[in-house]
Amino acid sequence: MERWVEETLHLDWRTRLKAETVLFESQTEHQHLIIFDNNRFGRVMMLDHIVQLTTADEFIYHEMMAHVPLTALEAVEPETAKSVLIVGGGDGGVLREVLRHPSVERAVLCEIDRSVIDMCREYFPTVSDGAFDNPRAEIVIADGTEYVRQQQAEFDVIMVDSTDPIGPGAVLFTKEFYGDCQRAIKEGGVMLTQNGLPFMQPDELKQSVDFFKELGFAESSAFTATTPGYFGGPMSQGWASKRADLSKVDVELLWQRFKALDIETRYYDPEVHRGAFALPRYIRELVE
Ligand code: AG3
Repeated sequence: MERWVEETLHLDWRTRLKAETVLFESQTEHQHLIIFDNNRFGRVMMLDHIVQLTTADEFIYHEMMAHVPLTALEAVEPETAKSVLIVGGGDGGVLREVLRHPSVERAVLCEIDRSVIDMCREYFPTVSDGAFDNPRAEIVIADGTEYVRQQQAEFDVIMVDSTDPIGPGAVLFTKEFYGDCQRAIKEGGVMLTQNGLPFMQPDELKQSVDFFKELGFAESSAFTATTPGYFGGPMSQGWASKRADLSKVDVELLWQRFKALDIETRYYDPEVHRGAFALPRYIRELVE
């Protein structure tokens, strides 16, 4: 019998993926988790019936979340990107990309659901690719809101690699949490947030960026990248920076920095970096 797995995120539109093989399915302490193989997307993980990760396209989201802020910071001031906090991100994909920056001395990953890390280590070894065992990585199993609340000017970058604002992820979209992140970021640092699909979930991006502005970040904006497994158009990442114009770093400077890193990417490069902040008008209206 064929099994089709449905994404139930949106009210008026559902997408189904054919599962060749279901490898794991359970209700964890925090959420429903399923891992299966699909011929187009490779191995897929869904949490609470929403695609989180596919091996075919994970590079897009993970490269952008890590390299945009780190390359920008290092380009404006070498050796400024030293400490990073990833909230969520239990698959280890963002962590993997973050650790490719030698300037990063400490990368903390704070994930609420231990079973996400365990299952991803087992079923998605190429996604973390050894990142969890890297001596610069520190894994904390905790509620991200509580962890962040206890930090004071500790991190150069905070990356919120969350689920959608439903279930356990909802608290990661509140003004209170963003304010705590603001205190946890050092002067000149930056926060990024998984901010959904502007076409399908416009209110989500608008509300987050409104909160960034109310909190008085020097730059409150977003960039996008089209990640085919997040069905419904480009995916946005919110951008709240304590440094003015951090999204506008000169492309030549970005190239210098990026070439020095000497890493291979499949989506990110400095042109794509700058271009990602060029928002189509329907998205720009949400953030302006
Ligand atoms: N992080 C973002 C998944 C959001 C999916 N939401 C959606 N399609 N609206 C997943 C974890 C990747 N490391």
